[in-house]
Amino acid sequence: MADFDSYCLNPSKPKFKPPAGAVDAHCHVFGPAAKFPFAPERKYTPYDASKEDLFRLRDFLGFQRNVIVQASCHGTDNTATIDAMVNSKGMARGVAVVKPTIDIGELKDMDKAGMRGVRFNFLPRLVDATPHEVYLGVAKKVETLGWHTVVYFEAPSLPTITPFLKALPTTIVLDHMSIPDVKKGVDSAEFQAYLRLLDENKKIYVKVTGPERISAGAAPYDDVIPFARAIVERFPDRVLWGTDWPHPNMTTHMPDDGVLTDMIPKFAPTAAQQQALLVDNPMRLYWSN
Ligand code: 0GY
Repeated sequence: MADFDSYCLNPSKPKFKPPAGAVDAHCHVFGPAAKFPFAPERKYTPYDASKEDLFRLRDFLGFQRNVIVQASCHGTDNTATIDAMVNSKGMARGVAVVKPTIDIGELKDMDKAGMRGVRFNFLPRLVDATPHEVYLGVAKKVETLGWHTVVYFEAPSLPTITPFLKALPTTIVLDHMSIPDVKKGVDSAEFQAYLRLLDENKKIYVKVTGPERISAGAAPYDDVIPFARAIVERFPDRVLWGTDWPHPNMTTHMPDDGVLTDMIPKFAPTAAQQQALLVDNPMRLYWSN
């Protein structure tokens, strides 16, 4: 069962006004289960979080577009994500999770519906392990469509995952800053190795998302700011931001999406950084074709 019965139903109105055309580049839809059942192999069962609720939140927070990431609770059945995209009036694009056996025809159909990437998840609490060679086979297929790959792993896995990232033929997007250990600090060998990876591999984008997952404390998650800030300042053209609504698997509290939106100017203080983070970078990855 889910830890909470729903996402935050009454988010605060953010003080920060996103620039025109801003993209929430990491969010999900869950079901509704009666219409889009969750996958039998799922590791958690969330509450429903519909496309209508997502689009309402988008408008309330001052965003124009969404990138909907297929959540593990829906397995490789992308129907709910596709339904949200095709009913978004062109304002949503997506990232799929697919079977290794998927063929190019199926990928092309998903591309028409708005998919622009596939996600490789390395979190044992979310999915069973998939060998690197299998994911590389999928990456080779999606490369032909110009898609990117989204990779979700946590900081301690960096040494084992680095060769895999090097081998990926596509542009790569890393979820949630790869969950740095805030207690170790930005000067730690671990986080410095992460920044070096980004320096060396110019194909990698990073989502400066998930402060509610990364923080060792409570909202407004100040301990996460130095990490996001370091990444945004050094790689302004390779960062994305998203709410992560509807926030599955939160164990301590349910975040307020208005509070999360108000963290943007703390992560990206200048107007130029905000424009790149919220508009130019996601538009390049998701709406350039
Ligand atoms: C997120 C993070 C989580 C879940 C999923 O696919 C998922 O189920 O991504 C998580 O629990 O860390 O991106 O929402």
